Amino acid sequence: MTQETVAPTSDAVLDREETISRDELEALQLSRLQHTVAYAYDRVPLYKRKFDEHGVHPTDLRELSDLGKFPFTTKEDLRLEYPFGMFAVPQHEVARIHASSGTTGRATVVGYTKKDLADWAKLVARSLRASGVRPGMKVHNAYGYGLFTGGLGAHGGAEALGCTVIPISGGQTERQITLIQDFKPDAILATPTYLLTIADAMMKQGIDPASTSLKYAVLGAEPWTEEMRHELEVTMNIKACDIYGLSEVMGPGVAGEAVETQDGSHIWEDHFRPEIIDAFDPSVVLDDGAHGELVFTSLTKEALPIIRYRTKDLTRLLPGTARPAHRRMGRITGRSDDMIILRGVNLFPSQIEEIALRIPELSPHFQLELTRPEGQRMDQLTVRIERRESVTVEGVASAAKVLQQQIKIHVGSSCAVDVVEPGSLERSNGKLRRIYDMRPKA
Ligand code: DLL
Repeated sequence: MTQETVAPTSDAVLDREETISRDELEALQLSRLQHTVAYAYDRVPLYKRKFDEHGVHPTDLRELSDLGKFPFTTKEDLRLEYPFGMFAVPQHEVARIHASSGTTGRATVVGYTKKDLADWAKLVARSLRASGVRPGMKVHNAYGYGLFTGGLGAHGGAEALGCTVIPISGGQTERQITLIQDFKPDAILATPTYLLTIADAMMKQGIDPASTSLKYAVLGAEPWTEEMRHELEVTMNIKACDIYGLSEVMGPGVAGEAVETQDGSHIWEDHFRPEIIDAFDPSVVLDDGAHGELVFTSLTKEALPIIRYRTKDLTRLLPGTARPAHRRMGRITGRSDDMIILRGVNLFPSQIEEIALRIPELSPHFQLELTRPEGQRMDQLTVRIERRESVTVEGVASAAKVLQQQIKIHVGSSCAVDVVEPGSLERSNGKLRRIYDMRPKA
C-alpha cells in the first residue's frame, strides 16, 4: 500500500461555535448557564443545599456576572458525595464513569451520559484539529487508559475527528518505540514528560527522535513550559501543542491550543464558563489578564453539572486569537497545592524547568527534594538534575553554579544543585512527580 499524504493544516472545517462572535457566544453562555444552575439545583441535593445556605436561587442568574453570587464547588465536595452523590441523572443514564485517585483520601468519581460522551469527543476532536491533527491521520495515543480520563478521552476525540487511533496507553516504552517505527503515526498524544521519556529511550537505542514519522504532539495533563516545548519540538522535529482539562470538569479537551499561533489553549467557552478568582480571597473575581485560580462552570453537562469548580490551577485569561470568541488561558504556572513554600518564598517546579532548560549543559530531567536537616529549623531545597550526555565534568560544575544563581535571582530562593548522571533519575510514565518532600510531617 502506498503512503497517503495528509492534507495541510490550513484547510480545517471548524465547528460553527468556533467561529461565532463574542456577543453570540456570550448569549449562548447565558442561556446555557441559566439552564445549568436550575438543572443542578433541581437534581443534585448538594447544590440545592449550598445555594439555599448561600441565599441564592437559580432565578438570580440574570446576566453572566451574576455567576459570582453562586457558591463554589471543591474537590472536597466530590469526595464527600462519594461515589455518586453529585450525579444529576439516574444511574442507568450514566454511560461511563471515570475517577481520579488523588494522593490523599477518597477518589473523586465523575459520570457521563451518552450525550456528555459525544460532547466530550467533539471537544477533544476540536482541540486535536486546532493542534494540527486531521481526519485520516494515524494517532498514537500514549495517555493512560482506564479510570484516568486521558486515554479514553483522547481516544474518543481522535476517533470522532476521523483519525486512525493506535490505543497504546502509557508505559512499555520500548514497545511504543517499535510501534512508532512500524505504524508510522502522524501525531502522538502524551504527557510532555512521557514524550520526553520516549525521545530519551529512542536516543538510547540509537534512533534519532527527529527521524520518525511524527509531525504533531498534543500534550497535557501536567504543567509544562515554553522551554519544554522547544526541547521537544527540536528533539523530535514536531509541532507540540497544549491540551488542558480535568476530570471534574470533563477530562482533556476543556481547552486546546492552535498550531498556527501556539499561544496558549483556547477554552471552549460554548461548553464551559471560566472565571479567575483571587486564590487567597475567593470572593474576588479578577479581570482578564490577572493571575489567579481558574474556576469552571459547565454549560452543557448532563450527568455531572459542575458549578464554579475551583481547579486550584493558577493561570490567567487572555483574549482569543486563532478562535477569537474563545478566551485563552495562559500557561499553568502550577497548582496552588503544588506550591513549595521555602523559607517564605513561593516556588513551582515549572519555574525550575524554565530556568534549567535555558542552561545548555543541563537536561530536562530533574527532581526537587525538600528536606529539613537534623537540628535545623530551615528547609532545604535540592535540585537534582541530569547533565546532558555531551557535557564534561568541568562543564557540569559551572552549569550547577549558574542554575543556583539563576534560581536565586528569578525565584528568590537559595538551593543546592546536584548534577547527576544521565539516566539516573526516574522517568515519567504519565504525570511526572517532580517534588519529593522528605521534611518531617508536622
Ligand atoms: O489530566 C485530563 C487531561 C488528560 C488533560 C490528558 C490533558 C490531557 P486530571 O487527572 O483530573 O485530568 O488532572 C487535572 O492536571 O487540574 C491540572 O493541574 C493538570 N493539567 C491538565 N492539563 C494540563 C495542561 C487530566 N495542559 C489536572 N497544563 C489539572 C498544565 C494541566 N496542567
